Amino acid sequence: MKTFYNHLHALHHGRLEMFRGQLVPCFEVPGRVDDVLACVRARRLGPVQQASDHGSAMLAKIHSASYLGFLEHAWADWVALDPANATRDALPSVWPNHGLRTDVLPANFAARLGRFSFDSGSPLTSGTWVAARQGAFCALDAAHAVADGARAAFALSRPPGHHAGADFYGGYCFLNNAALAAQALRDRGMARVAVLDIDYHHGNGTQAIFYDRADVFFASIHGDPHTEYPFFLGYMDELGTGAGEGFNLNLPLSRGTGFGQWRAALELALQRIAGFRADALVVSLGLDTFEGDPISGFRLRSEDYLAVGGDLADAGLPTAFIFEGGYAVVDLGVNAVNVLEGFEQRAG
Ligand code: OKP
Ligand code: ZN
Repeated sequence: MKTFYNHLHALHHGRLEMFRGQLVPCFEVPGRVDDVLACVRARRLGPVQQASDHGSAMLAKIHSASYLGFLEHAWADWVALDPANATRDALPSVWPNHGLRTDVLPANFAARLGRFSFDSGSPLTSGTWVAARQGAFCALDAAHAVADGARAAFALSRPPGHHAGADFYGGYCFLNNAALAAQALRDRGMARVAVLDIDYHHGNGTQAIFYDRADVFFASIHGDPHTEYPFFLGYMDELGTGAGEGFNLNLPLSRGTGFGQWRAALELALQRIAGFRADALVVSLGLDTFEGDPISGFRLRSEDYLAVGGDLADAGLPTAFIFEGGYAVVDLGVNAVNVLEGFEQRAG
């Protein structure tokens, strides 16, 4: 399968994130994607290519114009606030919730940071916009490859995307690559598209984007939000709303869950996707379900990912894989390519 690689990913390089009262080094580092790319090449998964420029207008199919404008100019605005800011990344510290107004957009940049974000763990850096935009193009190219008849394609990029909503960033995510891929598949004539999110963390951004839509089914297997990030979404009773009611499936699992139970959840999700009669599948491929992941709590082993790929291939759908989380950097390439190779072996 083809890999669409974000050659600009390292332009996004957060230094510190807020964690339990201190600034700690970021987990979401450039080395993650470098490791996966090395493995894709060493194991000859297929050709690696750069994504084409789809233009910023394409991003507006999922994200609001005011959010995109904010992101594009955020770094310049941050430095304009204080020239010394050029040496530090932007983190929000105030948010419009708990009775504060969400219908105003203050001029102050600290206020705008809060309006367009939901956590303080996602540093916005000088190259964030350029890197995230190119990553979105990788996801769009993977979707187009699948629409053109490829059995599968892989978008290899960072920052990840599944926590980003129509008008907010958070959870290391700025543009929702999986949502953009799903929309591109819809626009290319696939009537029903399923997004299956197998990152350890609930894909709150993707869920929110498609929550009221019947044409995109969202299913997610993730750490139970009672104890796991992002805490405030991802519960089982979230079924969709309006026309989208019945087209959202959350399968939260407790911290400590191993492959047997996790795989049973995967089978359930794939059954529901088959019942939906999806024409194409987008997989939000997080590898932070790995037993060695430093910020997550499931116990999948490296060899399990081959079986995951096989199970996904058995769904029989054209599939766009979108790289998301995974923070055990040395094992990340093996685990990611295991899924993709397991898929190809079963797909034949
Ligand atoms: C992004 B993705 C760790 C605290 C958790 C947010 C986790 C975002 C995960 N210091 N911070 O879904 O892998
Ligand atoms: Zn994750």
